[in-house]
Amino acid sequence: MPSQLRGRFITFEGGEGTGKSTQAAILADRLRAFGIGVRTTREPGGSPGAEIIRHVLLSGAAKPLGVHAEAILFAAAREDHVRHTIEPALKKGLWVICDRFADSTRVYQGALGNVDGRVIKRLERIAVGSLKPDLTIVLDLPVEAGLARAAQRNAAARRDRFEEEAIDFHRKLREAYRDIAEQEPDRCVVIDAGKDIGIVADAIWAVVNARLRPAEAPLVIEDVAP
Ligand code: T5A
Repeated sequence: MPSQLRGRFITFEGGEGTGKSTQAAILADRLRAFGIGVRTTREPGGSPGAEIIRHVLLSGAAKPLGVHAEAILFAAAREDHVRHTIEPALKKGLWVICDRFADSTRVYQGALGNVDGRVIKRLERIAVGSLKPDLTIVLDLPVEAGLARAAQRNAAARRDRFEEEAIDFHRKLREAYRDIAEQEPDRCVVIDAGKDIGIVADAIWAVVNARLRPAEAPLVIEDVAP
């Protein structure tokens, strides 16, 4: 397949409840309206194998194994996800929109979990090879506002292991994301996620248009296969 048909890879990152899933869905709809085939996906998970690992991680079952084991499990899930979902979709010319990706491991397991940066880098290399997002949207929100949103949504559900971390953890997490965005401005754009959903979506759309020019992308028929 000619390489110019390769789709674009967009990732959403940020703390809990910043609106990643909400905005990923809105962006997918807007791209589809342009005739662009879109594959939405998420991490941890996004492929059958990775979804099994997601359950192990988010249930807290892996916590007693320690931060290194958790980092390895996130990497294992990502490798399966890249191989079985992301790369095949990009090769078909689809645009892939992923709710969390490798930056989440850099932040949660690296900056906050204190796994050595060299270990994080090696795991990332194994999991993703040379794949790199064309654009990473970092949704930035004061911690209290983000947790309030997630709590509201999860009122009836059990909080997952990572949402139970202390508020200070989430504050550091926000800083770690801002640091990544500052270090990689060509790839990352920080968006103020504190505004209304529609306003945030418009800000994201402006960035996607400016950086990836969807209006110039070839039309690609989206298939129904996962
Ligand atoms: N993790 C993940 C790691 O530690 N390492 C890794 O490598 C990876 C990949 C994933 C957990 O795993 C950790 C990080 C996470 O702790 P998850 O269940 O996938 O867990 O949780 P999150 O990714 O954090 O997703 P959330 O669902 O909590 O947050 P989102 O997707 O950012 O938020 P969203 O869109 O679901 O919105 C939350 C609520 O806010 C409302 C929505 O309607 C919803 O109710 N909302 C707004 N309200 C007002 N104004 C707006 N602008 C709003 N936008 C959304």
